[in-house]
Amino acid sequence: KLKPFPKDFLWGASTSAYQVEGANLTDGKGPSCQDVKKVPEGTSELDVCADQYHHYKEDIALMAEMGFKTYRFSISWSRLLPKGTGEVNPLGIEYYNNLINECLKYNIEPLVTMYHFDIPAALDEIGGWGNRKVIDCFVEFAKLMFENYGDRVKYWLTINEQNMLTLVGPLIGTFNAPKDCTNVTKELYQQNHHMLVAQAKAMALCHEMLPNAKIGPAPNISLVYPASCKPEDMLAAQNFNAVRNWLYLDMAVYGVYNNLAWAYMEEHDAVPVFAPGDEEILKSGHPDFIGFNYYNTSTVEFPGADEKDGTQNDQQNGGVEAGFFKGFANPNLPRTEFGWEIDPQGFRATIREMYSRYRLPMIITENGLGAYDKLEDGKIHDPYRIEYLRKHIEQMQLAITDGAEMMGYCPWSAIDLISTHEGMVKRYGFIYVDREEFDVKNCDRYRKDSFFWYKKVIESNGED
Ligand code: BGP
Repeated sequence: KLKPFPKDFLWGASTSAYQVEGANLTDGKGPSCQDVKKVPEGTSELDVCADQYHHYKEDIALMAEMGFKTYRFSISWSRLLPKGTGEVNPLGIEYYNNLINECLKYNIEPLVTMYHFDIPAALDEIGGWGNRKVIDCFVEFAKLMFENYGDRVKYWLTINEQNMLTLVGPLIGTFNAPKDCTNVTKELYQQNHHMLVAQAKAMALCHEMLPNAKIGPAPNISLVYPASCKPEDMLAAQNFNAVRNWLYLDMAVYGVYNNLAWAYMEEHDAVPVFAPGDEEILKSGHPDFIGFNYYNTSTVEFPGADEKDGTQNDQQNGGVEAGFFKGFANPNLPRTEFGWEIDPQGFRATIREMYSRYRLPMIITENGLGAYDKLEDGKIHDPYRIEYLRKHIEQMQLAITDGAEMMGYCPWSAIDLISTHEGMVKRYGFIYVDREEFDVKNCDRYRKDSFFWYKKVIESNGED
């Protein structure tokens, strides 16, 4: 018999600052790494995005109309600290004060991501996360947020998709290798180590400064399947599960490196350098819950003996890593218009696995379908999105019935925004933003069919 969603389940949706706000150099904001990078050919700049900076009141009112219990957004580091450290931008502080107050006006619980792919450009210039000093800058940024917003924000997320920053950072535009770098993998895992230390410190600081708040990580987690029932494919799946998923969560929850991931780093001469004290710091930051993004599962096989490492440029399937795993397109799964596999049952399997490994409550911080939506006579018919989300919600309820503790569900995205590398044409929102790739018009908002559907889902607490 199906168990119902908990009474206080946090239905909502997500966005991130650099993808939704626009106003990227307005009112004292400093540039982030995203603002100084070259955008992929054919995609828009990030100066307007969905222009939420100027439309936040309208946006929050629309979210309230859908009945949101929570809104997951990120705070732009360089809007608060234009250079990443030191001088504070009062207008930046004020913007998020207004945004948070606007949410609370409608009883929408703010769920704040502290870092979502947008390190300040000034910190990138000194080596980004590869430079240990950035750990202290992040803690300074965390303290500033806790001091200014901690009286009203109860739920915090540390770093969005830290695993993707390590696996496909160059694709997301967050990885800036030093000129003399000879081992990119080593540099990436050193950056990753610094982020892990920064995260542990931020979690400990949150518990110290805000005893009633709750904080957790927000990686992108999806179970990895073996391509066949050959035993070596199972080993490949375990290898990729370790490198893709467990490395991040074993560290966040238990404060230790996953042994398989460690073996992988050793093999690639990519074991991170620990500074004195790191081991204790890593053990000191305990999450209160786990937030995670889920789009689809991955499938791998064991690579042939003569196969060489190949670039990891497919967000889903992980490329080739000699002796460890090789990405495999799952023939059993349909794909979105943008080629992403769709696997609602894999969502249930992932939640099951997560709960039995970590025994912590979970909130889904992203899940969704990117598509070319069309505005016709003021309407947007997006049955494909409704179908995708409905199936995932059904599987989430089955996972609750299996015994997993779920706190909430925040699909990507509350409103159309700019994709990480595929521009504005790839839309995810419940709310349509009237602009094109290179013609930003005035960004009028329209309710998609999925908007009305999600409203009913929330009203009925997931029964509709
Ligand atoms: C996640 C990111 C988001 C987001 C989403 C969709 O990886 O956390 O920032 O954009 O995926 O991805 P994309 O924009 O590449 O379609």
